[in-house]
Amino acid sequence: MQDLCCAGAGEHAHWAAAATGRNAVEPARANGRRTTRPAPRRPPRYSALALVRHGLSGKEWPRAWRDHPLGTSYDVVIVGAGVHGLAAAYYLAANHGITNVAVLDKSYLGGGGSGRSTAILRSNYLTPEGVRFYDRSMELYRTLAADLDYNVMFSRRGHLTLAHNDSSLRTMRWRAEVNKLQGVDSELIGPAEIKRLVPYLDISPDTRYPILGALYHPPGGIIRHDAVNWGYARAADVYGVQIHQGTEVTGIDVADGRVRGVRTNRGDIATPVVLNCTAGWSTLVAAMAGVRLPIQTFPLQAAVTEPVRPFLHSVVVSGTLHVYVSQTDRGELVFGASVDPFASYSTRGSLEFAEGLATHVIELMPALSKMRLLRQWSGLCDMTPDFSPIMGGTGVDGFYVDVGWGTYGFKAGPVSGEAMAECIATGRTPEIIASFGLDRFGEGRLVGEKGAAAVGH
Ligand code: PYC
Repeated sequence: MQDLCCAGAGEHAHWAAAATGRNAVEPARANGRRTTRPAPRRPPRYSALALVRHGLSGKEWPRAWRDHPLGTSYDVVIVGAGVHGLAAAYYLAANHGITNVAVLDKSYLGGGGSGRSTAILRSNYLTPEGVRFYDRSMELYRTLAADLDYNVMFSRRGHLTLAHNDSSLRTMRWRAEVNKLQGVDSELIGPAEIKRLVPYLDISPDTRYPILGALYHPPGGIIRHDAVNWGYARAADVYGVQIHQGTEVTGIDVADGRVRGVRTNRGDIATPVVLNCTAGWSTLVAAMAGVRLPIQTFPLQAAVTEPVRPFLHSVVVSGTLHVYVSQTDRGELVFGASVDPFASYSTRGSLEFAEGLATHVIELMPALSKMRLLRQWSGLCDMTPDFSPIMGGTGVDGFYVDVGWGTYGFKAGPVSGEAMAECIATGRTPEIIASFGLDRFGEGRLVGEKGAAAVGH
């Protein structure tokens, strides 16, 4: 396994270098004494008064983020303008004063996993490392609207993971105990309480997969994923971060074990730091720097119904039936399932998925049989062997990864951005991501989160 982790020369020396900051962005910049762009421009604050004033003025709203000519050098280049890349750019600027940053995306902002996610938030994981990590993300999500001056529509709903057999009940109890020890609100509840929270669920004992109990996680909920992407983009732009859509990275220049720059379809860029924040293409981008990742990519399908009056006030997940469902503020039901059973880069939907989904949803909530699906889509999930992400430095100085998000990526956006920004700015791996390093696969320190996946895989 060692070769998977540290492809590139001088494995352990490079790891030590990454940990001690040889490839960190200069502290002078990190401390804000030297920013390479002007002080943040002040866009109008969004408020009811601003809305009225602006409506009366008849003027166009200023663009939330600007287009720029592609520069020839940046202090940091981030590959991937999804929630992870945009959050990292924002926290580099806001927390560390590093503003000479370009975020590149071969497609459009939020057009990958971040625009395809079912946007469920929770921190009821299985390992202490996972629970602490995702809980910090929940903490950041709770105040994100105020922090970014952007309504991200965070909605605390309560999150239920149903158990249909004894072994699932045991895992739910285990997760509840780990969660409580980390100060996260989770408990095991029985069918009567489940029925009180979700009256439309069929809890009768004579169904094919009777509901025996559930892990109940009151702080869990949903968010408007596009608003999160746009909010981070707008806030990063205020600091002078440049977002370049339609800019595909075609190569990464590495010499003497250090990153020198990236090549793109729009020209070459010199940079000492590249952060790979892609999903679906993470292995391909890493390979450009000579880094191999233990990741396989699978499609994950999702679907949405026509809107109906609000009746589902919790997020409901059934691992056994491979389904999760929540109701948006507009009334649509958003469904997802497990990843497709074969590795692929396809983002097409399948009839098989829609049929399986409908069967399982109706087993859970028979009253939904008359609802119509409006749309289905698919996103790409990078699965690691232990279902935990890969974050931090690599065997190549200046090449960082924030990848391997499986089906959990969106909920981790804020904490990942915060931690990766700190990692790059200081050259030290923050404690909160210390367990997620690439070296764990070679050293046998896996962080097994499969038992906390929303659905079985
Ligand atoms: O892990 O909560 C989750 C999740 C929901 C949808 C995909 N993954």
